[in-house]
Order: sequence, then structure tokens, then C-alpha cells
Amino acid sequence: SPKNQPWRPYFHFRPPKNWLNDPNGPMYYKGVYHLFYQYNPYGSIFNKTILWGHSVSHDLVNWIHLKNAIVPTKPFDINSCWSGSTTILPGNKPVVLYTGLDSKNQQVQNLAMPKNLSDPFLKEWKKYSGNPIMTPPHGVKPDNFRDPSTAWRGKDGNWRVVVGGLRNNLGVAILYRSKDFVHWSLHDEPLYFGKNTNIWECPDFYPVSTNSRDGIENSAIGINLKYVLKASFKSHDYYTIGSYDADKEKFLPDDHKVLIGSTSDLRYDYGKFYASKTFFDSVKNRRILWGWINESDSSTDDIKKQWAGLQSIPRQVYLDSTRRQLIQWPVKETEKLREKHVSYFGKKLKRESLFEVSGITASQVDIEVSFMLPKLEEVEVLDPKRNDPQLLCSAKTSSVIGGAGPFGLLLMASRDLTEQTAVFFRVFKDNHNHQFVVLMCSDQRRSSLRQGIDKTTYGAFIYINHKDKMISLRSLYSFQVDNSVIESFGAEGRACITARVYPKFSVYNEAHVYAFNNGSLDVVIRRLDAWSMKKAKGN
Ligand code: DQQ
Repeated sequence: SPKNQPWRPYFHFRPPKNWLNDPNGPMYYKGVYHLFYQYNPYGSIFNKTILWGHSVSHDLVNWIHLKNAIVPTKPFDINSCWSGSTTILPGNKPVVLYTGLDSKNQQVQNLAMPKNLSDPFLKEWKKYSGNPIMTPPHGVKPDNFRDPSTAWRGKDGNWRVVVGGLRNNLGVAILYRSKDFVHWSLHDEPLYFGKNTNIWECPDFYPVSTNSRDGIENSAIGINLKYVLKASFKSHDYYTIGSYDADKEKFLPDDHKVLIGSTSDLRYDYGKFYASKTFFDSVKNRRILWGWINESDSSTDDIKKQWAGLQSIPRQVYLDSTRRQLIQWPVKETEKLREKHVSYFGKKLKRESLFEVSGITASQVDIEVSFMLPKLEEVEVLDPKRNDPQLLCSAKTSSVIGGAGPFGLLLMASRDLTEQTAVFFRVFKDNHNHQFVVLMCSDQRRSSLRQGIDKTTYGAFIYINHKDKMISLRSLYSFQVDNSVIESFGAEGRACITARVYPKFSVYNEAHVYAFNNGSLDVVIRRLDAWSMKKAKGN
């Protein structure tokens, strides 16, 4: 029962045990946030039976785990209930579209609805008897057709929805239309497509406001809107911003910013973060993004520890004032978990120096720091051939001395620094594009003395204005007994990097946090705030 929820030793969402992947159908309904997720209730690896786990929360922080909501029972989903989304129909009636693996293992789209709309927890779900409502169209193989998005309604009153797929070798957001949400007809052309991407999984399509941080409901029509189109492929969530031509049923990216999975494509996160989904939170007027954070250890490890996968901290998303990218920031409610607090002001970090942020329990932390940038004239010049930030971070590690930077934080660090995760910045002059660019890195190479863990370094570019005097970094990490998650937000959320780390020694009281500067120029910490983070509760 919800009253006997196990105590949660961490604040990243996951069920008490077993395998979890994509977030499904998040929504707000009658005072309650719902999160469904791809779940294998029988073990801690991805398996033949995947279904919809279900949890609810009043605050996006503490969760109650309910019984599985949508499980394989019928010929149209007997082999798994894969990813999908919620749409709130007029009259506050939520419905779910999800992918079923049918008795022939074909991917089909199904409709489900709550049995009892007066239960805010929506514990019981029923499936529409006429399922499936969509089957693989011409040119789409039966294993390349999945993950219906939240639907939106056009001026004509008809519903639209996109389904991910691979059609004639193009990654596609396949468009369907319906008058009644039950009978759907295929639109010849996809809403949008990409070349050389493989199948598009979990497409997401939504409006964002051009003049406020408020979220916009999916069916909103109006001025001061732009549209975001996201697709998941090649292990990453790529997005582009543009306009939506409702008459032609087309998404048109700004500045020809296509989705091809290149290093210049925009990504929600430059670390581990996949199959994400947003929803409109009508009570707080914001759009919230959830993403799946996979493990970096082996499946043998996962079988041993009996769980795998968690969800990111829910992030509020909105358009940056440049209108060229999104900003992401952990939802305000996360701050409820802040406990012991320390702060530092005007602390000078001389070249090649290190100082410990002490006074907090450093195994579970929220830390925000703003660095005053040194004179930008004196920074390193970016080699135009090195345009892949991830590769640049792998070459220019935290110990490679630069001009302005590397400076940043050493997280989950042991006293002797043999274990540490470095999250840091390095400032470059990009002569080619006549601008300054900050390279943000998350370096996992020394995150653990354990072997057999993926310790790939991640990196992102953040373009700054020559007048900018400061750059900020916020890292949040929660401790999972066997390992940790570090989510880092650079420049107020303009670049995000999520990493999994599995320290062997730098745990509990042996975990330390440091700020460092390995650049030849001094930097000043304008302000640093760090909090120990409380445990989130199940109830
Ligand atoms: N995960 C689901 C699919 C989706 C994939 C299966 C993305 O529906 O395409 O668990 O991680």
C-alpha cells in the first residue's frame, strides 16, 4: 500500500527494483503528477516483457508507486507495451496512445483510457476494444513503427499525432489525423524527417513561448510561439526549433537546422539522457521534461544489484532569449530537498589551485557556482578542425593547462583525488566565427577505480557574448548506494550533461567536493552555494 513505501535513499526517480527505461505519458491530473515508465517487473535487464509501470506524486519529488498500469494482455499488445504518451481530451479526460507488440511481434498503436476519472491516481486502465488503431503503413517495416506523441488539435477541430519510424530509409515523424481520436488516417507526408539517422524513436512536438518561460499547451494556437521537434536516435535526444505550418502540416526548422545527428545538432543533454518526453503542467503553467538515464555498468552488474535505469530530475524547459535553443532547469520543487547550506563569496582561484567546499555531506549535493571570467582577449584560440566538443573534452582534460580554464568542480572525489568526476569549463576564442565559446566538459575517466564501466568523457559548446562577465555551473547529484547520477547545467541551463558514476571509495563520508582552476589565468568565484540533499520519500 502507499503507506508502506520503502524509504528512498536518493532523489532520482526509480522503482524499488528491476529494469526501467523510457518515461511514458507524463501528465498532471486533478492535483497529481503521473509518471509511467517502461518497466520489466521480472528482472533488471531489458527483456521480452516490457510494460507500463506507474507512479504518482504531489510535488514531483516524493513518489508513490502504484500497480502497473498497462500490461500485455491482448493480441494487440501481448508481447509488450512499449512507449507512448498522454493527451488530455476536452472535459479533462486523459487518454493514452502506446505501442503494442502484437502476437506477430509487429508494432501497432493502441488506445487506452482510465476506468474511473474520479480517482486522481487513475489506478485502473482499460484498453479500447477496437485496438489496434494504427498499423504499419506502406514503406514502414513492422518493427520500425512506434512511440506515439501527445496529440494536438488544429483549428479545424481535428486531432494530429506523430509516430516515430523509419520510412524508405528516412527517420520520420509520421503524421496521423483524426476527428474522434479513435479513427486515424495517415497523412502522406511526415511532419518532419531526417537523413542517415536510423529510426526516430519517441518523437516529441510542442509549442514554446517566444516571450516568457511559461509552458504552452500542445494545442495552443497563437502568435509568439515557436515549435520544438525532438527525436531520439543514435543514443541521443536531438531537437530543432522552428515554425509549424498547420495548413501544410509541416514543421519548418529555423536556419535550416535539420536533424541529422551531427555534432552541430542541438541536444537536450550531451551525456546520458534518452527517449525523453515533455508535458504541459497546467497548474504551474510550465513545460516539464523527463528523460531516461541508462546505466554505465554491465548487465552482469545490473543483475547483481537488481535494478537498472532511472529518470532525470524533471526539468522545466523554455526558449532562450536568443530563440535559437532551449533552456533547461531542474524544477523548483527539487529545492525542497536542500538541507545543510554553505556559501562562499569572492573567492579567488589562483592558477593551478584547488579548494575544498567543506561543511556539507558531499555524497548527495546541489551546488551552484558562478565564475567571473578572466580577460577574454587572453584565452586560447579554438582550432577550427576541433569542432566536436566531446572529442575536445577528451583531449583537453581537466589537467591540461589552458588560458581561461579548465576551471570547475571535482565531484564525488576521494581525499587523494584518485577518484573524482571533473565538471569544468574552458574558454576559447573562435576566430572563424568571431565569437567566444565555452567548452563544458564532464570527465568520468577517473570517476571510479572500478573496471568494466563506461567512462566516456562528455562535452558541449556554449556560445557566449564578448560582454559576458560570468559563467555559472550547477551540478546535482544523488547517491544510489551502488552508484551516483550527476546532472550538470552550464550557463543557467544552456547546456546540460548527465553522467553516471560508480565510485568505489569516494562514497558516504569519503566523498568530497572541490573547486579547481588549472588555467594559467586566475579566476574568481563570485558566489558558490552548496547544499546537502535530503532523501526523497516514497510517501
Ligand atoms: N524504448 C521503447 C520503444 C522505444 C525505445 C521500448 C526507446 O518504444 O522506441 O522499451 O528507448
